[in-house]
Amino acid sequence: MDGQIILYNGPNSPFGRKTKVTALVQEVKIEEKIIDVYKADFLDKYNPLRKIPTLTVNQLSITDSDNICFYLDSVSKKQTLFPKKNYWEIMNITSIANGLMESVLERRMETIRPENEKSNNFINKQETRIKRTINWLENNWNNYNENYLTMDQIAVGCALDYTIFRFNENWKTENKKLNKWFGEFTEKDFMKLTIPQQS
Ligand SMILES: N[C@@H](CCC(=O)N[C@@H](CS)C(=O)NCC(=O)O)C(=O)O
Repeated sequence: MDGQIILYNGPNSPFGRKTKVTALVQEVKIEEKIIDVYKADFLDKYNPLRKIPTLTVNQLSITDSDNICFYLDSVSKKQTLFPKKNYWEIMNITSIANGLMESVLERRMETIRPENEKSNNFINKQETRIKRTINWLENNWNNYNENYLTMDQIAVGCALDYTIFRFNENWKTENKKLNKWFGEFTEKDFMKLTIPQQS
């Protein structure tokens, strides 16, 4: 579909980063608009969930980072990030990485609530899930293929970097394989160009 592709994004969203990385590597030209999602009433006409990332192409709105990545991949001439050969493994790991992003985000939102409103129980639950998920990735994921970039790699890279950004990097000590891969992956231009802004 021809038309200007606009990506409504936030400065630090790991979901938004996934979509930005996809646009970069798939060489799809987008216009990125960084917005404050908490003040973005205008977004409701495209996405009633009022969440970023949200993409628009002419009259079409595409919500949810996975759908946006699929869309960008589908209009690209580059080799797909979703190859048929290991499609379900890629989708499954991408969902797990999305869940990790969600847990880090939810933990962060809870920690900044006023003292009398926050739940330590909830925070602990998220921290346990974060640790368990990263350990699981260390033991169950080994798609470190340098020669074929796939969506799971992008999602895991963004999720781990977001964990460092909003929580900590303690996971590196006991997850050696993952840490080695992550060190090399974050040296890539598309990761360096999309580092979250500090706030
Ligand atoms: N499943 C969605 C999650 C998007 C999401 O949670 N975005 C957050 C920012 S990282 C958001 O817009 N939050 C606004 C709010 O909760 O009010 C996706 O993959 O795009």
